[in-house]
Amino acid sequence: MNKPKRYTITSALPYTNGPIHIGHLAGVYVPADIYARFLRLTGNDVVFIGGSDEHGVPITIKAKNEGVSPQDVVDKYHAIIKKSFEEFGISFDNYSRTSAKIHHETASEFFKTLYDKGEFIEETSAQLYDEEANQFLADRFVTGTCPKCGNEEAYGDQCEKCGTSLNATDLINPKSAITGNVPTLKETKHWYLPLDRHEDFLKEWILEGHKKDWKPNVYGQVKSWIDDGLRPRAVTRDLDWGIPVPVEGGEGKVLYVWFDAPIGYISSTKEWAAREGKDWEPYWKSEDTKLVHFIGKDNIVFHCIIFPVMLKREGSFILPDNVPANEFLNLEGNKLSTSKNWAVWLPDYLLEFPNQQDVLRYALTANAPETKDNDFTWKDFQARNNNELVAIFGNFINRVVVLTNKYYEGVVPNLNACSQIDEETLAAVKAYPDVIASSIERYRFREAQQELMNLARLGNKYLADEEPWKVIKVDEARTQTIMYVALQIASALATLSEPFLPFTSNKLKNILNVSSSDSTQENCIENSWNDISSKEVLLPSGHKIGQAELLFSKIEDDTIQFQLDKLEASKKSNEAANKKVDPQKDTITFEDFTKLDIRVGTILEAEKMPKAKKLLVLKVDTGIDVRTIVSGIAESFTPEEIVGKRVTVLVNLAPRELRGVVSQGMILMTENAEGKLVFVNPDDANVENGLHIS
Ligand code: B3M
Ligand code: ZN
Repeated sequence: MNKPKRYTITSALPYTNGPIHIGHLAGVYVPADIYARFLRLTGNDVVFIGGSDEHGVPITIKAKNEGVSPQDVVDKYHAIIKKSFEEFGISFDNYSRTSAKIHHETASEFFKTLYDKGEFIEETSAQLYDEEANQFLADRFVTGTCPKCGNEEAYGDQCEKCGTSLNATDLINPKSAITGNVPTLKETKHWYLPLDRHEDFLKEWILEGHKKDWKPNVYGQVKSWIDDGLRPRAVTRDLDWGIPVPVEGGEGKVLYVWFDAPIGYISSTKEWAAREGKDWEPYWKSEDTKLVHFIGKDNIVFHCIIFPVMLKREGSFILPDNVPANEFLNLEGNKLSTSKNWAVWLPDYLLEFPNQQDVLRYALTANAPETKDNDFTWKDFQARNNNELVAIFGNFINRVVVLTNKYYEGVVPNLNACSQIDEETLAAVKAYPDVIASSIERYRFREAQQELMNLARLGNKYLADEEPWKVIKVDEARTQTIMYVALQIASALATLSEPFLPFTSNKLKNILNVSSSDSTQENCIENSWNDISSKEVLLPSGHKIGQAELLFSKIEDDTIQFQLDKLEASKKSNEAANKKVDPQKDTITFEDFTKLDIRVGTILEAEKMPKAKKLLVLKVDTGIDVRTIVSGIAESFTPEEIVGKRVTVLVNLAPRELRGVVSQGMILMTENAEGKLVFVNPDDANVENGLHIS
């Protein structure tokens, strides 16, 4: 076990423009909480920091949409989010908000220090402006095509598809998110952080210094940005919601939200230290403190490039030791989306699964998007609960506690002569703290949790092999030993499960009558993480445990079906809301119309065009002749299913060569609600090929 250390652990400050969902929990808060709890349990000095990000465009947009003030929005969601974190056992030492006075002061002061040191470039340039809304457009106020990957919905500060950080003027075809208008350009002054001047520092610090210990997904993203060349980045905005720019000429402008938000980690630490009567500075300024940022992958550039440059240039701060960013969690195969209501919201989850926070924590960790995007499915959630938590962990504990009460009135029996299996089992238990710790220290939380379950499996197998319920009939002394060994495993599980399943761990400690965070009576037995390997005895003979209580209960199919139906309903209402009908085209004359020669025909043959994903080559009987038509329908139909199909054909379209095949006409198609092509079908009954459509 490593020497105890000081740790500052931060987790991304969520925007207070809505409740939080399973994607946030899986990507950031559960891993950060496992890490913080583990470090505290192993005797380290830990501050685990959280808070609400209450500035920035997402808040302003939400306020505009709801017709309320930004302050109303942040007050409402700050309360909801804070409560969710408490309910799910996210053990922040402090949860602050960036509207707090201490934060405004800290961020202003930080800006002034950099300003005084000459770390900014001041520049007047033309920026995107919405004439109708009377407002400059930056960040999420403007969308457009990403110059790097072509995503048409990139924001003015970042493309969420490829992760590139952008300036609003980089967007191709920009559009105002407020009015939908095409922006004009207007001159305005801003302060820029010249990231390009700090490339050498970043190269040395990250590309050389953290090649081995940072996750490949994080390292790779950072490297590609640095390799692409960094550019100055504006750190102020023309907005009225945020922290006022504290220097001359800054009137009417505020700090860019991504300038102030990470400083929120520092302000939250200050708030905590003041409350606890501690000094905040060692947590941010002492070289022997390990600073770790837990974030999602869309925040990598801000935490690995921009914020470290700010910290470095300020001069008195340490840099992050690691930024174990996660990839994204999807839900039932689709991207989580607030606007499409494609999410599992934490407040809803708790209403529908009361007191089952640990089940969600467990399922999210088991499926955490640590190295690639991952999918949360309700079926997997059910299976994790029923086949793992209930069948392995819960079953083992229940048997141990029930049998101890049945045979010994709840008193831990004696350890008599040990078999080789008993000795091996007890030795195996002692190895778990280090095995789990080593995974957690490398930010491999899925692996760590699997090891915890392996310990429960070991217990289950031990009981199943030793069969105390049979042995009791023939050998009292042997039964005592078996139950003694099983109780030691149960006790190890109570301690080692704490970072992952804090509610279960507490419940189990109460059942076993050992110290827990909510013990009512002073208890003499207390097992720390390290005790599991070092103590000879975890639960001594003669100690009395309590009654059995179910730790987990089976989740039935209809409960899962209810969740799936809810998602299906979201999908339907989205489709209805998003159904767009193209506007009518310019009118044409009757003569124009009569120029179109549209006939009924039959597809006689169909085959795939070699090396073309979308094209089928058809032979169509048009009533006039049998001709070749190349049609772009291969992604909606196989050749087999359309042979014999009656279709509508525009026959006098000028022939066109497609990949060396001359196409003589066009089959009329439309799209169904799922985006699949369908034929505009003549009623098969009585029309003959060659008939005009008029
Ligand atoms: N609020 C973005 C987000 O919620 C942002 C994180 C700030 S961390 C300092 O994804
Ligand atoms: Zn992009």
